[in-house]
Amino acid sequence: MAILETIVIAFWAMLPAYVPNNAAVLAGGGRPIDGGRTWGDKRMLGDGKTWRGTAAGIVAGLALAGLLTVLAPAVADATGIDVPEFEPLAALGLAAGAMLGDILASFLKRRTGRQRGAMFPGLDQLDFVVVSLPLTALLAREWFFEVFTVGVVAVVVILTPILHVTTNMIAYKLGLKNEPW
Ligand code: CTP
Ligand code: K
Ligand code: MG
Repeated sequence: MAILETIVIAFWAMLPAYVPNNAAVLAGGGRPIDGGRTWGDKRMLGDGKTWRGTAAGIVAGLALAGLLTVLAPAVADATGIDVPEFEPLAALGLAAGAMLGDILASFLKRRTGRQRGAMFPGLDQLDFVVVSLPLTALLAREWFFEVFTVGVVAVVVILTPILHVTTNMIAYKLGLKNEPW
């Protein structure tokens, strides 16, 4: 598979996992998931992980997967690149896995004494990949191994941090996010 084709497929396949974080930033607020509870002397997750943000993130990821599935045949026709359609369980694994990874990352941040909004290089950029890919493999095994070849996974691991840094910087400059990470 040509490299450009691999990049396009990796980006397309990951979009339902990329978009939830951004949707959560836009929709976030309201009751925190941990309800203000602490673990030891620190918050379990913190005020940055809310029910509304999480729900909006998952819904946005699922909606985008649906849209991409409708568009896939036409895009494949026009470009000759075999972009994938999303099975419902694959969409759920990608979208919910992304939000879950982000939540687990906050849990780890609080355990390591980082305040809400503090950066955790590496974890910030890849938390959602680390959970969404295994969860998708679990929920939609055949689909996952058909789409996420070794080459696609390699592109995802390289491309994701670059996209993450770029989109967060833009969200920060636009005043949508408090920190540029
Ligand atoms: N957000 C949310 N619910 C989520 C994830 C994000 O409401 N599950 C919203 C919150 O308003 C959050 C913002 O999106 O402040 C930015 O997300 P993120 O950078 O992940 O959270 P932080 O505020 O940096 O908190 P943490 O240190 O726990 O990552
Ligand atoms: K985060
Ligand atoms: Mg943050």
